Amino acid sequence: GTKLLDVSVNDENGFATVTMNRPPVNSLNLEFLTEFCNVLTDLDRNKSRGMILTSSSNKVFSAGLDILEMYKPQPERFKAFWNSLQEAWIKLYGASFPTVAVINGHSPAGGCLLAMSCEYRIMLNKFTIGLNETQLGIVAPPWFIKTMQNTISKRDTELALTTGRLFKTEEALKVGLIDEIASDKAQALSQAEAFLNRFEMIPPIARAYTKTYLRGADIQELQKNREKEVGATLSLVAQPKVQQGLEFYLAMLKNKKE
Ligand code: CO8
Repeated sequence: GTKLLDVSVNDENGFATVTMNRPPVNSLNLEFLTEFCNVLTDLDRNKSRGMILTSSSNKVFSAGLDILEMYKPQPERFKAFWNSLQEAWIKLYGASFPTVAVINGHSPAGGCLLAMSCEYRIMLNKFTIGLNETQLGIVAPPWFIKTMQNTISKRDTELALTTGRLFKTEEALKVGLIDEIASDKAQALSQAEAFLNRFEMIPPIARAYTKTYLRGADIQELQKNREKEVGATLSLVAQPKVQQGLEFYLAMLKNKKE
């Protein structure tokens, strides 16, 4: 494959470490999301004992959706892209095996969605995480919001989303957006294994059904509306005001360097 993600399985405990590797910022485009779906399908087929999701960068976990997929969208490409995002979320949020994110860098927007879709989050210091969509003039879809409400309270979700708040590591811990802080990646990975080890004596089927009872309704809500949402999102993204906002934001990202 093209290796936008690296998968390594520990033979002793059966845990898979999935390392996102699309430099420089692991932004989520069609090719990345398609490969991610394939990785999740394989783990499920192989009855994985657990997955750790992390990044090959030491600065960015994931910068979220690739803004270039939304800027001047080609309808067919955009539809395939949005469909792959829906599919990736359904597979990750609903994964039968236990999942944990080792957030070893910034994790805005779609990056935060990936982390929240896991069951547990361990984050390194000096980074930020959150759904900052409103800051870009775009709107986090209902299923992004449901995923945050599955993690923190409805009240804290409202406060965070209306302002597009990015939380610093300590702030994220305080509100429950992450579960543990780690001093470095090696430490974080061993904390992640400790989390996955909690399920050693738990029958996988009982675990999986319980997770479905907790998360299934959110997934069904999207499932029954998938095609409609793809079309609605394309219409929203194609609006001149949104396009101007994205253009401005892209320029801001570039200028930041000079
Ligand atoms: N998409 C595309 N390119 C990006 C993205 C992105 N999301 N983020 C960064 N890049 C590019 C930069 O433009 C830059 O490009 P170049 O090298 O050509 O100048 C390169 O990646 C490196 O970026 P930085 O120099 O900024 O790297 P830093 O390490 O200094 O910073 C950050 C990393 C903190 C991740 C920073 O890049 C950043 O804040 N990025 C933007 C993150 C963001 O706001 N993402 C939101 C995406 S929208 C989303 O995920 C949900 C959309 C909801 C649906 C809406 C439907 C209507």
